[in-house]
Amino acid sequence: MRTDPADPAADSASQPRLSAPVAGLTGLLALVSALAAGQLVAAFVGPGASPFFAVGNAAIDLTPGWLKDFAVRSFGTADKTVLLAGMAVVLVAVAVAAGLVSRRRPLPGQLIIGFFGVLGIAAVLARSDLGQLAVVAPLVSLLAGVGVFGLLHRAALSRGVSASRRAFLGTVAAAGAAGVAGALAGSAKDADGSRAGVGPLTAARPAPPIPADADFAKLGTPAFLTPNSGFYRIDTALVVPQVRAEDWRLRLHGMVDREITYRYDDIRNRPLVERIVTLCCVSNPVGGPYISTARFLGVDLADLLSEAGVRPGAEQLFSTSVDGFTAGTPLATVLEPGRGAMLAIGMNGEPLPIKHGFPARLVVPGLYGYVSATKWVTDLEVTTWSARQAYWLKRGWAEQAPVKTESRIDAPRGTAAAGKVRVAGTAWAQHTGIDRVEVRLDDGPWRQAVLSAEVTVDAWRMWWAELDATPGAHTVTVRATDRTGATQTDRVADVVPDGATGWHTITFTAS
Ligand SMILES: Nc1nc2c(c(=O)[nH]1)N[C@H]1C(S)=C(S)[C@@H](COP(=O)(O)O)O[C@H]1N2
Ligand SMILES: [Mo]
Repeated sequence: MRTDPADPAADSASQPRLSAPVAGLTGLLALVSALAAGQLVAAFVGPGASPFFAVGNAAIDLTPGWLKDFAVRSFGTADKTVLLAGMAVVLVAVAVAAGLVSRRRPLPGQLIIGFFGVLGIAAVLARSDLGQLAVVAPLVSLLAGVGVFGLLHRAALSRGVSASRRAFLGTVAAAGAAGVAGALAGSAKDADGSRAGVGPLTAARPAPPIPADADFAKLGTPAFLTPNSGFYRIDTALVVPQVRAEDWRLRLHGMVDREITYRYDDIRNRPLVERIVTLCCVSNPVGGPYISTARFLGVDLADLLSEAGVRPGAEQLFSTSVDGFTAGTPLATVLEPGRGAMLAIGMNGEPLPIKHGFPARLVVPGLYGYVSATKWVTDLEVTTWSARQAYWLKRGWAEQAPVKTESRIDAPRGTAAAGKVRVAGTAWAQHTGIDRVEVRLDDGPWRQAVLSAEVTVDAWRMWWAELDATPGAHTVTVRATDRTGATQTDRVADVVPDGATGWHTITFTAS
């Protein structure tokens, strides 16, 4: 039977084409090659140059505030894993689709892969913290993706089954080798070794010892000091920045008489002060977990600033992290005598953990982290509010963000034996101090709780109380009063723009 040459379908049917599985596999292998090549080059020019992570970071920075809120609320610190997994699923689907639309000619698939390569280039270029060399990583990634797609396509189409199988297996081996080499080269440059080599950091002025009655952990409160492994973590970084102490520089500049650049040893060789500080995230909902306490070791920011000489008219200390995050801290707070604002290099007797900002971060008692606690800090600019707008300020969060007086119930959880029920938890009013905590069972009277020893006004305070509970379901409510005499408001406010308020309540069943 003759087919009509004017019928395009009939015409193309005579051309050789890949089977659907082979076409999909071609797309998939091109993707894997592209990602592996990008990782390999990124291991040398900096982990942030990886096109995969750069696109993820761009997605985070472009995410509208409400969606980010939702992600943090739904997935907590796992939000990044969810994002990366989602990206991987999308990429695999697109790669397979790129293969399927290219069963005759490689061009359509190559255009799709090339488009994603361009996205990677754009994402890397958009990062202010990477050198120009960084663009090599997504560029090599793009060329690898498009090139491998073309080669595999040709091999599968024109050569025998065994030749194309060899080409496919060769690609898998090469991409695997590139990935492994990238991981090895990356780890040789990473910060773990540097941190391990820092050696002991000693405090000229150590924090006071923690008294035994600083917490009621046996009754269910958190431990007074949070172990580093359990300290909450909040940041926008997809890959934890890896900065070696040897490479770290802190530039202090802007409205100052003398610009100064500090190295790690410049800081560690100064007399170090250790302070106990409770850090809290503005995104912590009432009763939430984003609050922890540690012994931070470092130097006074006020000392560094006085060495540089702050000029009149300056309003904020604008800090920048190696990953591009920025925070704006009121200079008046940083310079306030007795505030204890610090550049920290140690945490609970160790060099700062990498996740918590190694080699150095800021800690300002009494302010939410997003306006004060820049991790992996590399730049301090003394400036005005109008000159620079920090990361979360641009996204609708407040410029001034002192921590609000709050309290939380940690026990009981769910059930308790009827009769005398011990209720326990924590309360905080950083830099002001907690004077009183009261609890209430159902609609009963407020009862004063027993407070733990006050270690410092900059840290949380634990409490417990005994309540009489009949068998059945009950509600417990808590409220704290700070040292100014102000009782925590019961008005419910969302975390945006400057921190949640309201009384924490829990329910439990007594039996
Ligand atoms: N580089 C960098 N530093 C950052 C952030 C960030 O996203 N990037 N987040 C800030 C916020 S919102 C908080 S609450 C604290 C949390 O510090 P932690 O992770 O050590 O608990 O870090 C602050 N420092
Ligand atoms: Mo935060």
